[in-house]
Amino acid sequence: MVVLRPDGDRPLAEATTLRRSVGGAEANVAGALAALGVRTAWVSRLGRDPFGDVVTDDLTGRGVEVEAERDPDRPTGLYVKEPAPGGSRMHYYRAGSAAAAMDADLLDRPGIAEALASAEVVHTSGITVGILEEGSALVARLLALREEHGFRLSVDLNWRPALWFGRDTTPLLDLLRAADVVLLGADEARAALGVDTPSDLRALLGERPRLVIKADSHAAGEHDPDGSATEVPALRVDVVEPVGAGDGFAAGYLAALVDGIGPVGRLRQGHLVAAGVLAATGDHADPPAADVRARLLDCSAEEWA
Ligand code: KDG
Repeated sequence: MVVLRPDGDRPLAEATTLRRSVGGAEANVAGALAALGVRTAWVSRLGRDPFGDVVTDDLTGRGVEVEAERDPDRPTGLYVKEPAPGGSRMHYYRAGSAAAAMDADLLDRPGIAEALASAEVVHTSGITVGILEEGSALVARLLALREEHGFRLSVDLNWRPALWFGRDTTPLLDLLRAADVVLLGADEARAALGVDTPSDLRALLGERPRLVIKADSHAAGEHDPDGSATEVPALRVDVVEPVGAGDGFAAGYLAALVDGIGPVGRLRQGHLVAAGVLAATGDHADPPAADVRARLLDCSAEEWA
């Protein structure tokens, strides 16, 4: 999506100048993965409009392979971020967008089919299922392709109440249950699913997914289906703006996963990338340099805390 934000933290109704950037949960994850040195493709639909070019150029410039179908009849998704006490208010302009029309055939397009066939991990989020139009078979096709190709499916809950108001959340629950890795915040799990403890989430989501639970910003824990669990405290950060921090966490965690790093390192790298986003106004930020990450991934638990 394209993101617009008033210059100088003014309320939207008073702002006459908006700054343009690129956001959207999966795009943020893709950009951070590429910055972490992981070969990454981003799959979506964009309008055949100037904002579609903006998203393509931004992600391509950050090292992401963009595999997006361009739609001449629907616009690129857009959201406007308004500064608000304790966070930001989001105003979405993506109903009827090109991305909302993603369907099963998207995943069989040249470029996208190859990317999925060679992927180790495919990451998506509750936002994507939330924006899909009635009758879309995108998720069913994705699950069938997982059976065929054997990639791991990672899903970030990314609870957005506005997307689900008055709607049946079964497709979201089904996707979480089908995932190999589920990332969620305890607060959003409470709001979306009515439970937030590892045992309650396991009972609700079943035996398949590894659960990565971010506990109200002070720690994150990885809970495996075999019952093993690892917890790593978060870094202390002076938060400038939280939007996108969960995506940073997901990217840090998944990059470590594909690099074969163990649970402590995976969670630490998640925290490290999230910390950079928390300390910035944008939806994404450059991850710490490789030597800094290597030092922090290897330090003792006392030094980390
Ligand atoms: O995840 C951070 C934002 O870029 C993302 O939240 C925007 O897709 C978005 C949404 O629905 O909030």
